[in-house]
Formats: sequence, C-alpha cells, structure tokens
Amino acid sequence: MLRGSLQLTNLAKNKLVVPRYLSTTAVNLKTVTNNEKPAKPAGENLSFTMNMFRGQVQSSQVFPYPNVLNEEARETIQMLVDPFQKFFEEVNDPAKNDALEKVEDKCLEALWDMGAFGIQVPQELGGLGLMNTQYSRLVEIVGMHDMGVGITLGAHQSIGFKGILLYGTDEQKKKYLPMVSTGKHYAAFCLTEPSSGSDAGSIRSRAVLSDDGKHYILNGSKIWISNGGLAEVMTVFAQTPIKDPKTGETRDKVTAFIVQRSFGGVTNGAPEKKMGIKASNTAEVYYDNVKIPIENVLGGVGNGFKVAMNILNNGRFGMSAALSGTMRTCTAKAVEFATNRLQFGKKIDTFGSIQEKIATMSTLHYVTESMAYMISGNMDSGSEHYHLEAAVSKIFASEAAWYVCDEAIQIMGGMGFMKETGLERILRDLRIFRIFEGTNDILRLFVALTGIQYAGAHLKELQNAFRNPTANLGLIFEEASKRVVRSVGLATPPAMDHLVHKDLAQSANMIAKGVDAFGQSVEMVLIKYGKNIVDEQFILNRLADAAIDLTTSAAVLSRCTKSLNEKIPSAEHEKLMTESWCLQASERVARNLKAVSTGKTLVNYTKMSAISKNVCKELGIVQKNPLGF
Ligand code: MYA
Repeated sequence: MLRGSLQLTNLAKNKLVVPRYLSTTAVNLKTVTNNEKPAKPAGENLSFTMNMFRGQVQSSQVFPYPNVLNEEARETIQMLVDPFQKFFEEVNDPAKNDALEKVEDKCLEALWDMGAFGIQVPQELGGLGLMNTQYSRLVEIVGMHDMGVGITLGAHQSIGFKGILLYGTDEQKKKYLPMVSTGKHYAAFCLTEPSSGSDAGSIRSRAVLSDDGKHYILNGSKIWISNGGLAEVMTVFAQTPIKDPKTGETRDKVTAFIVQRSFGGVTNGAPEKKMGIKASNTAEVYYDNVKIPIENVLGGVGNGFKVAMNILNNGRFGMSAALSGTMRTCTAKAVEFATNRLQFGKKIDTFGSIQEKIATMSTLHYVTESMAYMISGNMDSGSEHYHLEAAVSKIFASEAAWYVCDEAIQIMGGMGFMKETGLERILRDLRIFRIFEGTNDILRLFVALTGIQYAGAHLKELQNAFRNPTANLGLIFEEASKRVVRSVGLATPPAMDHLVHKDLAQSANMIAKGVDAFGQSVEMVLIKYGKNIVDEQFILNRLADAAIDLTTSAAVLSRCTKSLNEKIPSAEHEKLMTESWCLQASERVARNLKAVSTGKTLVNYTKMSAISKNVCKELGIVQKNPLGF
C-alpha cells in the first residue's frame, strides 16, 4: 500500500498523460480495407505491445494469427504475383538500374502498366484496390529482387500519396488518386529539411494564407526526398500561423498540403549520390512562393504533424514485408553456395559454424515475415492499434535483413564480396532501412516512451480512483491484490499457454513470464525516474529491445500455432524456429531487464556517457596510439 501510494504521488506530480493518438478520440486512421471489424470499445487499446508495458497479455490482435484473405482475394493476388515475378525475372535488371542510378524507363513503363503504382487505390479511382495483406505480398516480391525499384514504388504510394488515401476529402481523392495510379504522375512525401530530421516537428518551411484567403503561399526547402526529382504530386508539410481562439495568440503549427509541381515555384536539385538504393531518385525540393489552393490542405489546418506520423505509422509494415523478401533471396544465395562448396573434404553446410548462421538467418526471416503479415492482417481487420507493432517490425526487419545479408556474404567468403554475386548491392541498399522512415534509434525511443506513458496513465487512473475510494473499490482491490501477491512471490504470470498449440506451451510460458517481468520493470522505472525517464535513453533502449523480443516471440508463437494446427508441411520446421527464437528472446529479455535495474550496469552507463563526452570534446579519439603518436 505504501509502495503504491508513493508511486502514485510521483506520477501525479509528473503529469504522465496518454498521448492523444493512443485514445479513441485521435484522428481516425482508416485504411482501405475489404474486411473491417466493428469499432472497439472506447478507451481500450488492443495492441499486444502496448499492453505488455502494464505486464498484461492482450492477445486479441495476435491470436489467432490473422487470416484475412478469402478465396477470391487469394486468387486476385496470385494473378498479380505471376506477372510481377515475370517482370523481375525477365525485364528488370537490378544491377543495371544500380549502375545507371535510375530505374530503366522501360521498367517504369511496365510497372505503371501492371498497376504497381496504385496498389491500394480503390479500383473506381484507377488502382488495384488491394488490401494491406495483398500489398505485403506484392512488395515482398519487389524486395526479393530490387530495392531501388521498391523505394520508387514505396515513396510513391506507401508515403507519397498515402495521406490522400487516409485523410483526403472526396474531391481530393477524385482529383489526385487517378493521377497517381494510372496517370503516370509520381508522388513524394516531403517532410525532412536541412535542420529537421528526426525532430520532425521542427520544420521551417512556412505557408501563409494569401490576403484574399484563397491560397496558402509556401516557401521553404526539403532534403533527401525520395522521388523528389520526379514527383508531380507532393504531400508537403509546412508551418502555418494559427490563431488560438481562446487566447488570441498566434502560433505556428504544422499543416499538410497537396502540392503539384505544376502550381509553379517548385524546383528540385540534382539526384543525390548515395551508398545504396541508387536506382531510386533522391533530391532536394525547393518551394518559392508556391500558390496552394486552400482546398489542398490535407487533414485539416494545424494537424500536419499527426498526419505525417500516421502516414509513416501506416506504411511501416510494407518495409518488413519487402525485407522479408530480401532475406529470402540472401538466404537462398548463401544456401546454394554452402550446399555445393567443398572445404576440408566436406560440404560446408555440414559445419556447425555455418549451420548456426543458416539457422539464424532462416529464423530472423521467419520472425520478420510473421510480423509483416500479422500487422497487415490486423490493419485489414480494421485495427487502429498497430503503431507500436509497426515500429517494432520496422526496427526488427531492417536490422535482421542487414544481419542476414552480411552473414550470407560471410558464408560465401570471397565470392560473397564479388559484385557479380549481387549481395554487395543488396547490402548497400539495405543500409538506409535502419535510417529512413524514422531511424531505429528514434523508433526505439518511440516504442519505449509510448508504452511507458500508457502504463503511467493506468497508474494515474488508479491514483484518481483513490480520490473516491468507495466508488472505485473494484479497481483499487484488483491493483492492490496484484501488488501484494507479487510482493510475496505468489503471483501467477499472465498466461499464454492456452493460446498456443500444446507443443509450444513451454515457449509460450517463457514469453508470458517475460511479459510479467517486463511490466514490473516498467513500473519500477516509472517510480524511480518519473517524468525524467524521457532522458534515460540507455534504459529506454533496453526496454525497447525487450519489447521487440517479446512482441516478435508472440507473433511467431501465433503463426506457428496456426501451422501446427493446420498440419502444413513446414509446421515442424517452424516449430524448431519458434522454440529457438522464444528461448533466445527470453534470455535477452532477462538480460535487458536486469540491465535497467542493476547498480553496476547503471554506473556503467554513466561511464559510457562520460567516455562519449570526452571523445566529443576532443572531436575524436582522446588518447594517442601506444607509440605516443
Ligand atoms: S520520410 C521522413 C521520416 N522522418 C521521420 O520518420 C521523423 C522521425 N520523427 C518522429 O517520428 C517524431 O518526430 C518523434 C516524435 C517520434 C521523434 N504516431 O512531442 P512529441 C504525437 C502518432 O513526442 P516529437 C522518410 O524517411 C504525440 O502523441 N502520433 O513529438 C522516407 C503528440 O501528440 P499530442 C505521434 O518530440 C523514406 C504529438 O505527436 C507519433 O517530435 C522513403 C507530438 O509528440 C506517432 N508515431 O517526437 C521510404 N509520434 O500533442 C520509402 C508523436 O496530442 C518507403 N506523435 O500529445 C518504402 C518502403 C516500402 C517498400 C520497400 C521495398 C523495398
């Protein structure tokens, strides 16, 4: 009781609140789906990841594994996959695109003809009208073959015009969606600026209402814009002065605009020289007194930051779907080599060192793919609570794909290092995925802080309950007994074994215990740091890593359960990977949770912070070499 009230006072003082986008009053993010579930009860968040921060298993979006494609939807996607595959095998040449630093014109033409630029645009507006799950399948094929093409397609529809799909008025949709799906006009998402990268809210481009009130006049510049040199239609974010009706004060807030190059005043720089995804166009874009009709405001004046974030949230699963395709390709190349290469009188795939690599590569792929299709399936079922899972999948996929490609090169040795093997290009292409669409560092903080705020808000709810205890006895007793039971070691962790195939019960129990321990750690850091937790990035990163391990484990437990129940041919193989993953993940979770509370480790973070300060002060390595130079 004492412990409880201490923590509640702390929370009250620090005013931890739920961010608006977590509540049901947030801007409603509707995706184009064929298969929607009824609206959720107000206030309840159904995200598995989010609820883990309270030490609870919210299973409804994970179990059973989503299965949203009916027969017709399956046939549709298969009909589209065949020409896609043929295109990549027979027409598109990724090495040539990479060398030319552009996608060959004949390839772009073919992609437009196949409808690849309007995959999710409703059919009546010129697109293929596909669900997120079907989109995942198509971009998986793209990721298997050419990420330069992937980014051209993704920058166009995953973010370039996604805002129009999500937030556009009927007029905006009717005008722009046909242009970008069949009209051969490219789209781009224009957020980043020279002084505003991860800190997206600090953009300086500005749009001011004209004297006659009919236009916004936009001035500013954007950098590193994918499709920036090609796009006719741009979703541009700019500060707009907004008068607060209550105080009368005018403040700048971000607004999203649909800008056409043909409005005039829009120019771009030369294509950037990059390490990878060279075939995709990246350029600076400049806006000089661009006249934007007021009807081109997207999602409401002043709502631009949320519009930007939700476009990014909504598209992230596509990255994990694409990268699962890339991992298939890398693994296949490495395995083809390993099963043929003779060294020391044996095929190298018989050596333990190589087996460990291949097993890890295959498991990382399984996890990535399971996450991608779980999220897209949930989105197709009308979920609005997928933001944390989408961020987890982006972080995980981009790091897993990098690892898988790197290990494929390692297995192939000198051959892997040769350009002709194709892995060198893939590795270069992959590097950016940990950086763009929210760096993995920022997304880790996003996951940890969002989850912590959610957990904190629930504790605050409990504090409010204490203000009127007679009316809230149920809640108070429930929470109090949870704490008492936990403190005397009698607590049963949240269960998961009933959700999985019986063969996976042991793995599920390990993960459930991890969720329980995770919830306790979150509560502990909330009590200890209060609102100052936002500055404890060493700790937040470890919590995010634990959240990633637990979320990905739940995803594979669910998928594997489905495979075992349906007795599909690969089920036993999937079981091996699931068991192996859950064990590795729970061991890491235990390590990460220990690291956020162990004195010695915390002191070590202080030391690391001091090392970094010294190095930064010296603008490089502080000590001379052992010879004194
Ligand atoms: S595009 C450029 C990508 N840039 C970024 O992603 C920027 C990263 N920065 C951020 O995400 C934010 O600024 C962070 C917010 C997270 C740091 N969802 O005070 P705040 C709300 C919903 O915390 P900040 C590119 O790279 C928050 O609750 N809402 O904000 C393309 C609060 O609301 P309220 C959110 O300190 C490359 C308000 O906003 C979110 O600035 C091409 C302010 O919050 C959120 N996530 O920190 C890729 N975050 O006021 C092509 C915050 O109501 C892709 N909020 O309390 C193609 C891939 C596919 C195919 C590939 C094939 C190969």
